[in-house]
Order: sequence, then C-alpha cells, then structure tokens
Amino acid sequence: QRVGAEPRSEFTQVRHRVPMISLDNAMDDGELADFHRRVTESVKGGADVVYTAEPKLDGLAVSIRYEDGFLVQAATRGDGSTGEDITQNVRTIQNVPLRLLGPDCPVVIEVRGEVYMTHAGFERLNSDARRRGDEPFANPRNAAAGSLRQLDPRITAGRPLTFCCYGWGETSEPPGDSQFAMIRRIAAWGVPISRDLRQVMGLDACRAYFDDLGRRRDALGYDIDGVVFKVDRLADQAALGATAHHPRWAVARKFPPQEALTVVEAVEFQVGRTGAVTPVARLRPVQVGGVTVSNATLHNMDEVRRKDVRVGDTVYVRRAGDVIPEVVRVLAE
Ligand code: I6G
Repeated sequence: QRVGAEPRSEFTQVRHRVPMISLDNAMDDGELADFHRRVTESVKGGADVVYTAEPKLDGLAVSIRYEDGFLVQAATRGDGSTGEDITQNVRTIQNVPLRLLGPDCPVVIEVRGEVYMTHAGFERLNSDARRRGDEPFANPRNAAAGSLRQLDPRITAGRPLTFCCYGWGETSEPPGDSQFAMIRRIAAWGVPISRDLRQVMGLDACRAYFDDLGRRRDALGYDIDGVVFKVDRLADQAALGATAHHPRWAVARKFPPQEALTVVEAVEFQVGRTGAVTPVARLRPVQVGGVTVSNATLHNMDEVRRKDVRVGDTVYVRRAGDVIPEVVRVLAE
C-alpha cells in the first residue's frame, strides 16, 4: 500500500541536470557493423571490445531521483533538457522502490529507464475499458503513455505499469569501471533492471544476442523494438563522448516493425467447424516484420463495429510471431 496524492491541474517542468539524450539507430546489420567499426577505431582493445546488450523496451523514458535513498522526484524525458514532473504518478508504479535498499545507497542518484505495460496488463486494461463502454487503447505503449500523463495519480495507480532501469543521470556515487557493474549495483539497491542484460564481446556476439532475442521476441510478454548495445567500459564511453544528438558509445539495433499500413480490399466471413463466423479482411499485400500479409482477422462483429472497419479503409495491421495477423485500427485521418 502506498500513500496517494491529490489530483493536480497541470504538470510542472523539471530541468534535467544531466540531459536525457536519445539513441542512434542501426536499422540493419551493416549499420551495426559501422557502429562497431567506429568504436573499435577509437578505443583500446580493438575488436574485443565488450558491450552490454539488453532489450529496447517500447515504453516511455523516465528519470527517477533519489536523495538519501528516498524517491524525491520523477520526470518524463520531454525534449531531453526539460521534462514534466510526474513524481506522484511514478510513485504508484508497484515495482518502483520508494526507498533504496542497503547501507551503501548513494546520497544522490537519478535512475533512468523505461515505463511500459506488459501484454497481460494491457489486455486486462482494455477488456475492463470495453466492459465499461470506454474506448480501448490502440497498443501497450499508448496505454502506458496515457496512464503516466494522468493528472490524478489515483487513475495511474489502477494501471498496470512496470519500470525497468537501463542507466543513470546525476549521481554522487563514482559509478565504477563498467556500465554492467553500475547497473548491477543499482539493482542491488532494489531498482528493477532487465533480466536479459548481458555482457557480450565483439560484433559476432552482438549479432548472436540480437538473433536470439528476435527469436524470443514474441514470448517476452511485452513489446520491444530492438536491442541496445553500449560500450561497457565507462572510460571508453567518456572517450567516445556524444554528438549533439546521440552518445557515440551506444546504439539501438532495431527489429523490423510488427505493424504496417495497408488497404482493406474486401471482407469475407469464414464459418468454422463449430459454426462460429469470423470476419476476415482481405488486404492489399504488405510486408510486416519480414512476412507478406494479405489476410487479417477482424475477430467478430463486435470488433468490426468497435473498430468501424470498412472496405476501402486504410488500416494498421499487426503480426506477432505465429499469431494470425489482425487489423489493429483504421487510419481515420
Ligand atoms: O531510449 C533508451 C532505451 C534503452 C536509451 C537507453 C537504453 O538503454 C538500454 N540508453 C540510453 C543511454 C539512452 N536511451 C540515452
């Protein structure tokens, strides 16, 4: 149980003492190899450079500040220099510690990471919304964003949000020698981190991690859009520095998107063995996550009405693993 707070009329602005910059993307294997080449050209140890590897969660970046072990402030990324104060909302996230553990927790630390919603939490939230006759959320990311942006923290408290730390901002603590060791220390203070965080050496190990996570992507239970690789040695990170936009010591190797836009050319009604009727959208063929999709389920007539799908509409289709592709929503605009 956690003590709540009154609704607010607006969010106040928070200036990030250490900017929250975004990551550069590697859209294919060649771009990952380019990143690795740039790194090896400027750090000692050359090809044997060690990276941390972890899933890139598809959520919202937040920074959570602890002073003397107490959670004192939480903020959105915003434009990277200034975000919004969402302290009272973040305090309602069950796996965010309000106090850090242990005698050795630092005087000041800002932990940074992603707030997201699991598939199970998202399904529960949307089925509750449908039961009440409310508009469901389009995807877990929108649901997480809408939940964090509530002015009334009591609403956020009822939403199934989860936090995962991947880095830090201002800290009074010398972070030690490596990214991996610092994240493990943060975890020892009670802050959740990715169970898939690993150290990998060289480009081939990065590729193997990426391929393995790609195979497991649909079984993770939450959306990810890639893998983040970071040069592990903090001295090397400092030497590599940053451009105006991105750190030079990290990259997000992206997976192909699981959603694409196409046009509904017809709707047909399939009758199953039990007599159940399933409306199926016949689509203009489109590539989704490396596979050509030309049919997508519309589930049942309630869903057709709710989504208001009509022949000729432009729609988002989504496929995940072996699941039958589905029409997610109409692009009304
Ligand atoms: O947006 C991000 C997602 C994941 C990140 C990130 C990350 O690490 C796993 N790390 C950094 C350093 C930044 N953005 C800036």
